[in-house]
Amino acid sequence: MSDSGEPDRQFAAAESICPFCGVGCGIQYMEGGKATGWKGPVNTKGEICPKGAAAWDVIDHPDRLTAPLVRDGDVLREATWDEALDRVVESFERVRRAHGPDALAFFASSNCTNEENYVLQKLARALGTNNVDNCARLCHASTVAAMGDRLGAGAMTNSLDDLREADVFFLIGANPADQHPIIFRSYLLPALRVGTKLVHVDPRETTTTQAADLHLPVRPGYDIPLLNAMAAVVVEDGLVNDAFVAERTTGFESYRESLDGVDVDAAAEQAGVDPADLREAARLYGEADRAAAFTGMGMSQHHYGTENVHALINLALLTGNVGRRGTGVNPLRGQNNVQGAGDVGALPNVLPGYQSVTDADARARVSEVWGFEPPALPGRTEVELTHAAGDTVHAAYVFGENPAVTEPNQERVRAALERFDCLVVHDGFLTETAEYADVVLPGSLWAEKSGTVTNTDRQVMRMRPNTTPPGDARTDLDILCALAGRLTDLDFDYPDPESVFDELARVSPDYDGMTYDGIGTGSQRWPFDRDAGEGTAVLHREAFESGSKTAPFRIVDHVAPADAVEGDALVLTTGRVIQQFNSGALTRRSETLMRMRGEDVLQIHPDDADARSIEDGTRVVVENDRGRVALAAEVTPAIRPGTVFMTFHYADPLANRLTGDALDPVAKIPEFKHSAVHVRVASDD
Ligand SMILES: Nc1nc2c(c(=O)[nH]1)N[C@H]1C(S)=C(S)[C@@H](COP(=O)(O)OP(=O)(O)OC[C@H]3O[C@@H](n4cnc5c(=O)[nH]c(N)nc54)[C@H](O)[C@@H]3O)O[C@H]1N2
Ligand SMILES: Nc1nc2c(c(=O)[nH]1)N[C@H]1C(S)=C(S)[C@@H](COP(=O)(O)OP(=O)(O)OC[C@H]3O[C@@H](n4cnc5c(=O)[nH]c(N)nc54)[C@H](O)[C@@H]3O)O[C@H]1N2
Ligand code: SF4
Ligand SMILES: [Mo]
Repeated sequence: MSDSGEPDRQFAAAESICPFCGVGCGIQYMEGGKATGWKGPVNTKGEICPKGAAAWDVIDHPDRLTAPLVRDGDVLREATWDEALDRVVESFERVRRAHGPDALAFFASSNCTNEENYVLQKLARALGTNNVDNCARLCHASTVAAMGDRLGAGAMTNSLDDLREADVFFLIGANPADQHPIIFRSYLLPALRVGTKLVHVDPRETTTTQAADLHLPVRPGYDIPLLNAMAAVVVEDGLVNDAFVAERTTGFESYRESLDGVDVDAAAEQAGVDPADLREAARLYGEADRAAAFTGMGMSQHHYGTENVHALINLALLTGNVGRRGTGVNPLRGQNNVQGAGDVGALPNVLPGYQSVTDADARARVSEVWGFEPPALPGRTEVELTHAAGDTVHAAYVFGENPAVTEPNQERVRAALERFDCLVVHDGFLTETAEYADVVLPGSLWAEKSGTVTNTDRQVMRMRPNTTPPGDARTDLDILCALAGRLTDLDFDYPDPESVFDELARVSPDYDGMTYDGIGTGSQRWPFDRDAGEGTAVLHREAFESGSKTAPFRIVDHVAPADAVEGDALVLTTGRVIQQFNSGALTRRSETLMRMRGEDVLQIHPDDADARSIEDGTRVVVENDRGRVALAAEVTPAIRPGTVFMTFHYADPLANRLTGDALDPVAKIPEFKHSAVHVRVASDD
């Protein structure tokens, strides 16, 4: 028996997928209460990183939610499932009657399966709203918008396997050595060892930089001048791929003219990099037979993140680096199912398979399977929905997300969370967001569920249960189906995840033809060809996914970051470390990981530290008009002068007290990577 008096759970190894990053390594239970790798489609030797190895630590953690909670005044008290679900149904129906369906908001989860996200978005639409989104919004929304617009698919153009054939890796705004460790170790490093060159663009020297041939320490927010200047060098040096430009692109002349106006030395200075290094980067990329670009949060998380990615796409088109093995534009996706959450339609503007909600034919096709027509007006995005709390949005369902840590400008977010008439949090733990909830539903974590997830290179893989949920917790799919059954007249009585997947495959053209049996312990990749029985590894070969043979060039101009940096202000950019994951809900509870790095630090350059009498280890205050945090300084030349860095993994120090909520006009992604702050030694009080 366990401490709670519940019978002990049975644990048995079964091939599942790591709950953390978008690499999608195969992991499973190991005797003695650990997680271990199995030979999965991506980690083909069974290799995993420290987070994967610690993934079991949360499964039988004493903090797990084991019963539903409902709010009575100031306290959350235990309740039965019936009472908790009735409370949700009563509140959601009341809000819908009083204010209409668009007063409801559904936050889907990139940490959860395709089946779970599919059911949640279908529920939202059945209730009459497209207000469903997932934290891809905070992540690669801008990348997806730019690539979807120009190329017709918002996903990696290539597969990890073929990318090993590149002559040059151009990595911009990403740190895969720490954030996608198995891609870095098992795909990138082996290629580097046999001669592939690595160019790394990042304001900091990171673990990834240590493997680079060339590092451009760009000023945060100045990637557009850098990329435009690289394109200008490619043109000046005659490195344009004329045949590709002629056959596969439009708008070259006006784009080239726009580059005539670029002064390479001045642009390099503006971007904060050595002009000679910038020229060398352009030549390496332009001269390579195959150059593969990888892009991450340093590019996407700006209030003009979409424009950043447009500038990168220009460079790839100019040099013909799309549609062949070892090339392309490759976003390294965030969570284990952030790609899938978007694929299955947990987004406010698209149905499963990225079919626009405004497309009447798409709505009609979907309604043939669903038995109802989804609403035609796009819904609102995550940060917009949070901001609308108490104004036009009155009830919210938060599934596997922790916005009270991860959304920008926390003072505003936390005030908003107070204003919902009804906030439901469905999670494995009582998170910082759950503290604001009216109802908390205890869900399942990775080892307790079955279903599919779609990784960064579009491989759909299966998770299998290694145990059952603790106490009265239920599987996530059970909870969502039970709720949907009570909130609608529709049949949400799916016998198992497989039957949900079969319906998804019928509704989503990209997944059409995939099956659980077909996936097995391997994977099926989208876009899937039903007749050939296999997916497409390299996109855009003969024609772009948009259906057109050509993709347009686009003139991109630098946009100033939202925060002006004046006086002795420094630029704060935020990000990640290898031992922690996002809001830290899972990793902060792992003793092994916390031993590797127990607290957050502020990276600051020695010159900036000296000017403020800060020494290594000094406790400092970081503040701006939005908020203030205190933490220890790490004085290091690894960060460029004028810039400081901290992670957003902790509730204290809470980095997102400092970040602003200016949103990209197209993708509505916030500016997590550029905030003006003041840094000083903390006084004793
Ligand atoms: N260990 C670990 N792995 C993770 C996660 C985690 O939390 N921990 N999270 C997962 C998720 S959800 C995601 S989205 C991915 C993210 O993976 P990455 O994209 O690698 O994530 P970040 O560390 O946020 O940002 C990458 C780099 O951008 C740099 N940068 C900051 N500002 C700029 C800029 O203006 N321009 C450029 N060029 N670079 C800049 C930062 O210094 C940082 O090194 O990681 C996934 N994997
Ligand atoms: N300052 C700053 N802020 C950022 C970023 C940044 O770089 N800088 N990055 C942004 C990015 S890229 C992202 S993706 C977001 C992430 O933002 P979130 O999605 O809010 O963060 P996570 O920690 O991934 O949220 C995970 C929640 O899901 C729960 N969970 C995990 N697995 C399961 C499951 O199987 N079932 C259920 N029911 N719950 C589960 C966890 O307990 C946790 O509470 O943060 C964003 N915020
Ligand atoms: S690389 Fe990513 S998917 Fe693989 S074990 Fe590490 S965190 Fe998990
Ligand atoms: Mo992310």
